[in-house]
Amino acid sequence: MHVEVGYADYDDDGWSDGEEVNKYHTSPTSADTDGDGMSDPEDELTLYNAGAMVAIIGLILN
Ligand SMILES: [Ca+2]
Ligand SMILES: [Ca+2]
Repeated sequence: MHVEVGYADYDDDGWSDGEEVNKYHTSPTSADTDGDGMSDPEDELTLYNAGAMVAIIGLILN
């Protein structure tokens, strides 16, 4: 599959095709790459928040 690196957003999930391929490693043709019902940007936010929470808990425990 050929993907134009630019600002086109084929799947209309809010991330450009280029960002999805090169930055987030998600599918530029699917707004929900892993099929869990949350769009890729929402998934990324969830992962980010989970990571932040783990870091905070680590600080508390230490
Ligand atoms: Ca997209
Ligand atoms: Ca998803």
